[in-house]
Amino acid sequence: MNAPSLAVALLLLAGCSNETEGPSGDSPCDGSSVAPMTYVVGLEARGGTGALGFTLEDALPAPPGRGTNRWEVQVRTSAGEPATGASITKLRPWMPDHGHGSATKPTTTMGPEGLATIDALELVMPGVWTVTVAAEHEGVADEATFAFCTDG
Ligand SMILES: [Cu+2]
Repeated sequence: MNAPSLAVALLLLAGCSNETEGPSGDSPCDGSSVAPMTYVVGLEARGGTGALGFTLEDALPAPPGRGTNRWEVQVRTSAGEPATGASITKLRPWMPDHGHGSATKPTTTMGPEGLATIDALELVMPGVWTVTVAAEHEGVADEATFAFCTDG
């Protein structure tokens, strides 16, 4: 086991030092370095070059929460059309405030119209999670990042 994955394993085992029980009403996402998004059907994530678009068409649970999540992400062309034949090249859940990811690797099933079904997206701790999705379509590559707060 290399050093980074050992660090992740220890963090996941120990829980997070930033995980504190505040007075009721406090969010585990207060003071995060990354602002969480407000979930709506069709939410668009930005952050890449704009060569491709990424919209969250469905989420279970909705809004995304702590535990196992299932998402449907539509990859789009720069014109906003479904990117038929696109493939997902990277999928990375990450806690930016804690510097670790998820021990479980999410799976992706690609539909013919560029709709990616993402399963086993494990957001194991309360706090802000980012999920970076990268895709390729007809030789064009781009990525975007969603960010959500998972409450305890
Ligand atoms: Cu954490």
